[in-house]
Amino acid sequence: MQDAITAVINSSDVQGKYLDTSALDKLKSYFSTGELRVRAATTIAANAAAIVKEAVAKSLLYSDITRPGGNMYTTRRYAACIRDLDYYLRYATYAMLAGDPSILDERVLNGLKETYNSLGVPVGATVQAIQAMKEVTASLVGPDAGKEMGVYFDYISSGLS
Ligand SMILES: CCC1=C(C)/C(=C/C2=NC(=C\c3[nH]c(/C=C4\NC(=O)[C@H](C)[C@H]4CC)c(C)c3CCC(=O)O)/C(CCC(=O)O)=C2C)NC1=O
Repeated sequence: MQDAITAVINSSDVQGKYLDTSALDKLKSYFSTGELRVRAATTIAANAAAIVKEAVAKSLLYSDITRPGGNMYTTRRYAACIRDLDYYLRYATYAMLAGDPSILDERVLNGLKETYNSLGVPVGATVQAIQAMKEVTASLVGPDAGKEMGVYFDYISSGLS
């Protein structure tokens, strides 16, 4: 896993150079948003179950997916879906804190599309639910932190698509 600091240092080290202006600007912007990121992570952690529930209500409930024949039908599959959304929210929060998406590649997206395809889990509906979490989260943490979280919700969405 990488974060905004190691990403910038590694790329300078590869070139055998001190940090140039653009690398330093990246660090400055990361440090200046530190407080914002920590506050957002605290709010998300305290409201995680509610965020998932509201996102499911907005995107999946009362659709064919929750009816007989749908992939969320049966308590076991419904619970698996909620659990997956919980993973996406938690890992998006880690990535937002780190300011870097690499943890998503390593721990979430690796092999996920193949797993979903082999189990018939609909990717389009999953992406809709992730986008609903993005909206619900932004309304809770405010526009600046919401935009930052949005980067990682979108990263998961495009990694799945
Ligand atoms: C931390 C990293 C991580 C991820 C991301 C993860 C995902 C994940 N989701 C799974 C299943 C599943 N995922 C879903 C999800 C959904 N079905 C829908 O219709 C909805 C659209 C959607 C929810 C948004 C469902 C229903 C299953 C069970 C499918 C089945 O067994 O038939 C499975 C198969 C094994 C299992 O059932 O536990 C994995 C590995 N596991 C991990 O360890």
